[in-house]
Amino acid sequence: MLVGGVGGARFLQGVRELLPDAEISAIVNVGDDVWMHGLRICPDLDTCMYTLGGGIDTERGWGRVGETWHAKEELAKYHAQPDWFGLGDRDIATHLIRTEMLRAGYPLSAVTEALCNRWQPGVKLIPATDDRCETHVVVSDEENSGERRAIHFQEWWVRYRANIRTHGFATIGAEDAKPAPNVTEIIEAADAVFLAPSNPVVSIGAILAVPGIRGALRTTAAPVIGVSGVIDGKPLRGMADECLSVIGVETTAEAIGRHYGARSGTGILDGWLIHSTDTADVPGVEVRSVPLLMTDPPTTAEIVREGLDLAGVKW
Ligand code: FO1
Repeated sequence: MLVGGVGGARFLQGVRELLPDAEISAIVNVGDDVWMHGLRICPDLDTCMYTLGGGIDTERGWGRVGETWHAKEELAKYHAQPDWFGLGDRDIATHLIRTEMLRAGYPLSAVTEALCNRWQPGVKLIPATDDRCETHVVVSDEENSGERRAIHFQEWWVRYRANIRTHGFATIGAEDAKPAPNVTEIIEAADAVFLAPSNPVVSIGAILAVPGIRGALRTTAAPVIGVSGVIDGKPLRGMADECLSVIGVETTAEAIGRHYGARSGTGILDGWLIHSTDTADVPGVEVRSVPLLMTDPPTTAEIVREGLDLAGVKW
């Protein structure tokens, strides 16, 4: 499973629901990861861990349920920057443990395993890479006399909400990054690989930017099934449309399927699940339209079932 944040976490709940005894590995996007106030924050890993471990605030889709913001308020009183990023008091404990372990020399994959000992997500959460591989965004605005500059994805996403002239994405560190331990082996040995309905550009795309992962997807014997995160031309959550337009891809199930491409060509898909009201012709890829609203785990489990069926995987 290649997953990003909210969409990926919800999809994982459906996989776990359908296959409670299966060995499920989630290769999670780390492009959103960021240093804030001296703490290393891993939004997609934490969203998956909290969602599957029962600690997520389902309203926000990130951070902890029952959260308080005292530390954030105190930081603001010191005029500490950035003041636009919400660090919750409970959430900070996760970042403190992670930062302490990273500073002690543990790789992010080991840190994630340690944090998951508490949360017991029921699937193995693995960062796409243990190396730094952050998504930064090239923007320009009047405040800086229209000069182009790169800002961290989190500033683009949280501070600007993408409302700034955007020229492109860059994955900082990708050329030196390696897949985390076992990531390519897991892809090679899988019975089936799903691309979760996460943001095709900054989540799935950021995972594919890690050298070696796209190659493993193209050579694995396992069928690779993508799930569209766009319904009737709109993303369910988040700003996939903003991201897709930056790279010149239309926000449609067909355009995204073609963007991923067929394994028989230069792409990574064998199958492509799209919503029942959408149509898509993706050369070389078997397309099936099913209801894709992940309203609850049992409903999501049905999507997973359709995907396994499309992949011809008996289970
Ligand atoms: N998203 C926001 O819109 N505002 C925030 O203040 C915010 C804080 C935050 C803190 C920790 C964390 O793990 C995630 C957080 N997010 C916040 C969500 C995050 O920006 C996005 O979930 C992903 O990076 C995009 O999928």
